[in-house]
Amino acid sequence: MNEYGPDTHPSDAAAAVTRDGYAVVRDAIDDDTVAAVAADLQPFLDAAHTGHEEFMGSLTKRFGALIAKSTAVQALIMHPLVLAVADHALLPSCAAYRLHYTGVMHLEPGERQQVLHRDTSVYPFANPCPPLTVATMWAISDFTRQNGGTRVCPGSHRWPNERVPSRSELVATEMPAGSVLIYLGNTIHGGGSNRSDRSRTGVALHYSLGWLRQEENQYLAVPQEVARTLPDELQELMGYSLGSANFGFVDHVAPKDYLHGVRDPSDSDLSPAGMSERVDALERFHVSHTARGPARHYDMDID
Ligand SMILES: O=C(O)CCC(=O)C(=O)O
Ligand SMILES: [Fe+2]
Repeated sequence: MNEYGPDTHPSDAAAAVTRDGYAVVRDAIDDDTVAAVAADLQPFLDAAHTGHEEFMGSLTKRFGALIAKSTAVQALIMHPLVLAVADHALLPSCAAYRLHYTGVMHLEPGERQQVLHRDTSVYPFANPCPPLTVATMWAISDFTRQNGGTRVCPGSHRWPNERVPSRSELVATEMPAGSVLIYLGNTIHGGGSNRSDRSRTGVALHYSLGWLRQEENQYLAVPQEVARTLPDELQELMGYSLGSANFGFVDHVAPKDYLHGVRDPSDSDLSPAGMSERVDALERFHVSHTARGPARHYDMDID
């Protein structure tokens, strides 16, 4: 396991994620923050049910829209170390990245392993390609090999779609509550099987390139009157900012201005200073061919 302490320099964690497709930062938040997140989410966990389709897990409780359900989770979404890794992975390819998904992934005892996959397979890009999303899995309970700690295939973010992992190429995420697994959506991974007698609770927070459609619709997930009160940085991550010149406007008004009641386009700037230069400076994707990939999911256990 690529493992770092809470005081690790962000560039070390970022370099590990670029090199191996993942890194674990132990004890990235303190016990009080873990307890506050757990307390905010408990009523929703109690009300959630298992029994989804195969990918989602038959003994897994899942729910999203966490910004509307928890104030404490904001510290995780805007964790400086995570954002530094996301800056490093995503900003070469977009002027601003977005919050892509917020959700709880809670594995009950007896849950079987999830199929291995790349989160980026929702987009029609062949791998390898530049990082499209950065995922975090925050341990709200301890993660062990026994209780379904996320399985990761190191280096697979660089593999072509055709390459299928073998069991010996997988590692299980083991980390105490308060730690975070950071991985690229391009990296093959999947939940483990929970062979313990206790549940495993993770909070998944993903970030995506600003010009891709977000998996979770933050504008509907969080009521406008709540969105209006959130910190500026969080609003921008949700999508209340221009991801490029003229990106995401509403009736020719910039989304954050619109959120705060501006309706006259002459009171809003859709081409902020420096935006065109930032877009011009981006690394460009080469899309030189199209290809049909093999199966997106690999059903296999860890050694
Ligand atoms: O629960 C986990 O450990 C991983 C879940 C996951 O990768 C997913 O649902 O996309
Ligand atoms: Fe995933």
